[in-house]
Order: sequence, then structure tokens, then C-alpha cells
Amino acid sequence: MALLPIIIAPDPRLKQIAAPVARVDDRIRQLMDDLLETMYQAPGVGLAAPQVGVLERVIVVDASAKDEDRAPLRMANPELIQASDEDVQYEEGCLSLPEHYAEVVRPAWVRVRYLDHENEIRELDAEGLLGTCIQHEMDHLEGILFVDHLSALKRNMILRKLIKTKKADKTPTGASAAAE
Ligand code: K1U
Ligand code: ZN
Repeated sequence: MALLPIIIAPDPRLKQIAAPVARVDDRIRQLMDDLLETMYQAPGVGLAAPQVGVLERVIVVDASAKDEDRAPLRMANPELIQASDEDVQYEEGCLSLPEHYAEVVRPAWVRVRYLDHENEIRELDAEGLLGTCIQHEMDHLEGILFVDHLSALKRNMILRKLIKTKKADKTPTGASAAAE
């Protein structure tokens, strides 16, 4: 297992459409495990392969509560096959937009078809945090970030702050420069 560096927005790699996986083999299984390890360490409740620079349709999610056992989900080629008419608003975060959160409206319930870590076709019905998180991670496969669901005003405010933080980190007194 390996911890993978997470790409921070804005970055053109986060705006690309990811390619389908031909089959879930040992390489994809390793990617799924590395994504999970990276997600748990961050910590986060989901992670998509494009966030670590891999443009393939692979996501991982674990929306279990702190006091519950881990419930990792490994998904390749996830497809939305049904969604509720009813919407729900959830405060979302993103490991590629650190320290920024905003309310996003999405379908309250979704049915998703995907390939699991054994290359078996599965279907899952999800609502609550799990449903929101799966939709958020599937957006990453289309190059869509949660800020793309916000008004241009809110989106640009967040993106401008991220650019400023990135620039500050590159200055001689910035955190990443100091660590180099
Ligand atoms: O970057 C990502 O795609 C992961 C993201 C997923 C997500 C969170 C909330 C709503 C929708 C999608 C995160 O995990 S951000 C971090 C976070 O929300 C969190 C961190 C620690 C504990 C619980 C949540
Ligand atoms: Zn995200």
C-alpha cells in the first residue's frame, strides 16, 4: 500500500474526463487500496483516482461513522442508473480544495452500478452522506468539482483563495518551500 499525493485545485488534471477501466485486475486493485489508504490518512470519506493524477474511472468511499467499523467501498466504472426527484442539500468538502466547504444540492437517493474489486458487477442504493459522497466522487471522473455546482461568485471566491494559498506556499517563507 502507498500514500499518494493529492492534487490541489486549480489544476488542469482535475478538469479532465477519466477513461473507463477495461477490467479490475491486480493493478486496479492496488490503485483502489492506495486510494483508500490515502483517503483514511487525509482523513476523508471518499477519493477519486483523478485526484491523485490517475485518469481512470476508479473511486473509493467510506461513509461509516467514527464509532462504527470501517465500510470501504471500491468502485470502478460507476454509473448512475437511477436518482430520486427529491433533492437534498449537504455541506461538502473536497481533499483537492482543502479548508473550503459549501452547501451543494443533489438527488437525495441514487442507484449506482459498478465493478467491485473482484471485477463483479454490483448495484448499490445510497442516500445520506454515502449517496452525496458517491455523487461527489463520480463528478471527479467527469472533471467536475463541487464548486462547479455553486454560483460563479462563490466558485471564483474559493478558487481565488486556493490560488493565493498555492502562491504563498511557493514563496521562500511558505510551507512547501520550507519543506523542500
Ligand atoms: O476529496 C474528496 O472527494 C473527498 C471528500 C468527500 C466528500 C465529503 C463531504 C461531502 C461530499 C464528499 C472528503 O472526504 S472532504 C473531508 C471530509 O468531508 C471529512 C473528513 C474527515 C471526517 C469526515 C469528513
Ligand atoms: Zn472531491
